Order: sequence, then C-alpha cells, then structure tokens
Amino acid sequence: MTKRDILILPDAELRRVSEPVATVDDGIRQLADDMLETMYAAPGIGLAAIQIGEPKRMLVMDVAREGEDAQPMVVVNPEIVWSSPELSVYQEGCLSIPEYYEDVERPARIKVTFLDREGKPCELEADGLLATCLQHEIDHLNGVLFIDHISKLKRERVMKKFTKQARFNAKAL
Ligand code: K1U
Ligand code: ZN
Repeated sequence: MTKRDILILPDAELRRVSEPVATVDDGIRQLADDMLETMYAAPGIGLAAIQIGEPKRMLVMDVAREGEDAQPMVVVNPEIVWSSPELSVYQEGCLSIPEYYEDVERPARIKVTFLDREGKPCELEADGLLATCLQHEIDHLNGVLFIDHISKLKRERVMKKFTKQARFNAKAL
C-alpha cells in the first residue's frame, strides 16, 4: 500500500469527469488499497480516485465512529438510483480543500448500486453521514466539489484564497 499525494484546489484535474471502471482486477484493488492508505493518513472519512489524480469512477470510505472497528468500503462505478425528497444539512469538509468547512444541504437518504472490491454487484440504502459522504464522493466522480453547493460569494472567496496559496507555493519552488 502506498500513500499518495492528494490534489488541492484549484487543481484542474478535480473538475474532470471520471471514467467507468471496465473490470475490477488486481490493479483496481491495488489502487483501492492506496486510496485507503491515503484516506486514513490524511485523516479523512472518504476519498475519490480523482483526488489522487486517477480519473476512475471509484471511491473509498470509512464512516466508523471513534472507538468502533474500522469499516473500510470500496465502491466502484456507483449510481444513485433513488434520492429521498427530504433533505438534511451536514457540515462538510474536503481533503482537496483543507481546513474549510461549510454546511451543505443534500437528500437525507439515497439508494446506490455499485461493484465491491471483488466486482460483485451491490445495492445499499444509506442515511446520515454515510449518505452525505457517498453523495460528496460521487460528486467528485463528476468533477463537482462541495463548494459548488454553497453561495457564489463564499465559493469565490475560497477559490481566491486557494488560488493565491497555489501561486505562493509555485513561486517558493
Ligand atoms: O472527499 C473528501 O475530500 C473526504 C472528506 C469526506 C467528507 C467529509 C464530511 C462530509 C462529507 C464528506 C473528508 O473526509 S474531510 C475530513 C473529515 O471529515 C474528517 C477528518 C477526520 C476525522 C473525521 C472527519
Ligand atoms: Zn472531497
């Protein structure tokens, strides 16, 4: 397992739409292991492949609470097949937008189909943090970031801050 670098806003790769995974093979399982290693080290509760520069429709998650056993999940080619009309608000963060948190409103419950790390078709009904995290990660597969769900004013402020920081880092190299 290898810890990989996480792309940071405003990296243009984060806006790329990821491609479906054709076959869940050893290469995909290796990538999933690298993603889990990277997510736990960050630390985070989710990670999409594009966040480490791999434009593939796959994500990893672990929403276990502190003190509970780890519950690593590998989710390949996810599709949201149902969303509840009720919404819920959760304060979200993103490993690609470090130290910025904002309330986001999303469907409270969703049903998702996907392939697991063995390539087996699965269906999952999720609520709470699991539903929020799944929607956040599936957005990444479509080049969407959680700041796209907040006000234009707040988004422009964040973009400005991270663009300035990236210019400063590039000069320091
Ligand atoms: O996609 C990502 O960048 C990961 C992101 C997932 C997420 C968090 C909150 C709501 C929706 C989706 C993170 O993991 S941010 C870090 C974080 O939430 C966290 C870090 C340490 C302990 C607990 C949570
Ligand atoms: Zn994110």
